[in-house]
Amino acid sequence: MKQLTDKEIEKKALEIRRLIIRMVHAATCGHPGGSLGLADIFAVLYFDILRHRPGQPDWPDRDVFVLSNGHVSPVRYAAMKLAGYFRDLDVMSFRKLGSPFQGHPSTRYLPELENSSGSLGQGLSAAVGLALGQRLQKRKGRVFCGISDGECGEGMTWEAATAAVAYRAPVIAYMDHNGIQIDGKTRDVCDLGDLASKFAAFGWKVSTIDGHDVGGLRRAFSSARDYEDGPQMIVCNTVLGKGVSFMEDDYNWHGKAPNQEQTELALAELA
Ligand SMILES: Cc1ncc(C[n+]2csc(CCOP(=O)(O)OP(=O)(O)O)c2C)c(N)n1
Repeated sequence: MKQLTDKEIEKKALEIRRLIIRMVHAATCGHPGGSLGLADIFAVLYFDILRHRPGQPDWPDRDVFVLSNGHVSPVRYAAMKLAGYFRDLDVMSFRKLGSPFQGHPSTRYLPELENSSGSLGQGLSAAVGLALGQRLQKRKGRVFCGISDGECGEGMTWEAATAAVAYRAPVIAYMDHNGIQIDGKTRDVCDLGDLASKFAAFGWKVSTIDGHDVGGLRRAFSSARDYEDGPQMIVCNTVLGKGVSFMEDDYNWHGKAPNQEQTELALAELA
């Protein structure tokens, strides 16, 4: 894949955001907030960091990307579509009956995905296991995993955090740290405290970065590749709804579709 400049990747993030808005509007339901907040991270992953072949999704040497917070499926579908996956499929069928693009992603309909998700808290465990498997099989690919701050309320996340250190699993995880979950600020719903310090206390290598700084994201993920001796967590500070002024940092946009007027406004802002 051709090496893109930061500006070109930022342009991809904008395209991803526009597609998210169009998909969720067409479906009249879905999760635009977290998806928009993750667009820069997904643009960096799919257009720079991940070693993958959209035309050969089962390439044995590929990097594996496990997405744990499945409700942000719009950003995953949009990024993968723009990267060249799903050539014969219409992502605008998102959430329609019979569409492979279900609200919560399923490998049953889309074998290009590495995991099904929607039930929160499971992805990190899957990723830790897969990272250990990659090492055992001496595979070239690395295992990446996306989790969210809200799902750190799930106990299984911390079982995975413990096991990852005990077995020195070479997993590269990032956290969508936007301070928001389904119906409010995480600190109001169930205060999770300082998540970066918690992962560090479990023994993870932790860094905290701006989840919208494309250059910083590229540097953080590519230097994470150089370390294979244990689990890493890149805490990405993000803004829910990033790029659409009336959605930003408002938990009401966690899981609600914009109406026609809001869609036009959003697309105008993302021009
Ligand atoms: C096991 C489980 N419990 C509850 C839910 C319901 N749920 C869906 S999204 C969500 C909030 C998750 O927080 P986060 O991912 O941080 O939200 P966002 O930043 O996307 O707004 C919850 C509790 C779920 N999907 N799975």
